[in-house]
Amino acid sequence: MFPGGANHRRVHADVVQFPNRAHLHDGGSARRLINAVGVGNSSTPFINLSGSHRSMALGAAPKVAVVGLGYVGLPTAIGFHDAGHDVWGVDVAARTVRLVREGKNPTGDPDLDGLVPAPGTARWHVTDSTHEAVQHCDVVLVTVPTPIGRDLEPDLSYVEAAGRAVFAAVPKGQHRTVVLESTVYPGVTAAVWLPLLDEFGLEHGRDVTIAYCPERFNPGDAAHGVRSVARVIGCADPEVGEALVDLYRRLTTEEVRYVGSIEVAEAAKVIENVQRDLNIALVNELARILPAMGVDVEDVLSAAATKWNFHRYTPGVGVGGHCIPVDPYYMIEGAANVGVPANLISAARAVNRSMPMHVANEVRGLLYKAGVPADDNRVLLMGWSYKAEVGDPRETPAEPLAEALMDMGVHVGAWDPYLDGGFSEGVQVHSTLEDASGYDLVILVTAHKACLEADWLSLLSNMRTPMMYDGRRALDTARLDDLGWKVFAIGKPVV
Ligand code: SAJ
Repeated sequence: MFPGGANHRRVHADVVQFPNRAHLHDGGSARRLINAVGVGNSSTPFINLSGSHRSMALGAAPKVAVVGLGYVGLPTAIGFHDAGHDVWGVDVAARTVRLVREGKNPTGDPDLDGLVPAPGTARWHVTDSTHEAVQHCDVVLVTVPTPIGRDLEPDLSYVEAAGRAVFAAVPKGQHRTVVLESTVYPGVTAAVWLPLLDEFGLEHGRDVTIAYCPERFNPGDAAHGVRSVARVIGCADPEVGEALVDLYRRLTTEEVRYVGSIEVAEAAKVIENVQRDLNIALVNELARILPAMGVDVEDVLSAAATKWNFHRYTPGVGVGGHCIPVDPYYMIEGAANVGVPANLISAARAVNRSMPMHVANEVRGLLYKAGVPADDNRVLLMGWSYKAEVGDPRETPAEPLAEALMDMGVHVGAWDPYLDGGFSEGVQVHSTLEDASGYDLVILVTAHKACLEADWLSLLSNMRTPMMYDGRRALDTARLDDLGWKVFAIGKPVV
């Protein structure tokens, strides 16, 4: 049994905590993998090609199991079903299995609404039994969470629990290809899963071949969904690697490339997100430096963006979601395991993690200057989701922002058109914007379309003090000014 589905409850962590992480950085695992499949020794590959490889190699549509029907797993399962495969979707969460069986979308991703196959659809099976799914499938894709704990340390319990459930179900001698899609640091897939093969008496290459193909789809961005992103495949067995390329080419219209070892593919994915976190950290730091120099960061970024190789990012109240603020900690741990400090990656994380508190302090200062009684500040957060056009509160910067303000004695309200839950305790949640009144300052936290196109005159008429803080540099400040709002913004000098 292993977790999945929208709310990512920590189901197994307490049970499967790793005694020590020694095996995570001995590198032995990768060597063991190579030996197991005799890669480079052309005499053995075909011998290993049992049922699923033969069918994959010969073009029959392999039966695909997807373990974890959350933001990544469900669209992946639907994608392979649409591509003509027999698909088994597995999840531990009873609510998720029930809703998906009813043809409903259990995730907060509106892009999936109406896409879940109806009950009774051919080639579509939904179960809470990994055992059942593994019996019926050739390829098993694992899309479980790789979060961090309160100590900011990687939590690999879901990867371990999913592997355990899958390998326990593999019939000996009937080969299964098992692919991890979750983001980890280099070496994790082999280090966590290979010992489990030993535990279940399975032989790598004969009973199971493990591989890695990181998910890359961008939530809330229909142009980069699971069927329209390039993919990379890592596998110690090039034959299996190429067969997986064929498989994923059925899923996506974009390039699918075999990149060699699992570790190369693991590293590629985690650095994609590390790079984004770093780039965002730079503009967030500039959003603190430049206003102190009397310059608006957005004016500067627009000017710099006239240069062909300047990569533009947007400063904001913080970096949220289950990827960008999480994955760098995987790289930081991976680097620590091999004794190399990740100073730049750590520094960028610290900058982005500090943004909610920076905004809380700025807002308090603005309210004080506006003469709002310090013991009676009322602030409305517009948007709570971690980014626009998704209903997903995971790691949202709204939470530390709200908590910092409440610690300062501020009354905090919030409204998010995509969310009816997931708000911090103590926050007054408004189901409609019309319902929000008597506030002194509104902070734009998430640039949902519904926020940007709000009825600003009506909201203004309900405000006690007409102050606005654009925490995403997405508002038409000139128009709001004309309407009578006093507009401030992150990275903009206060005049
Ligand atoms: N953000 C900024 N400034 C920016 C861009 C983003 O503050 O200029 C903030 C967003 O508001 C949000 C957070 O960063 O709070 C992350 O949003 P995002 O859109 O950058 O990324 P995710 O987490 O939705 O998806 C990322 C993507 N990774 C990259 O673009 C490298 C996606 O392609 C991955 O598939 C996904 O992580 C994942 O699953 O790893």
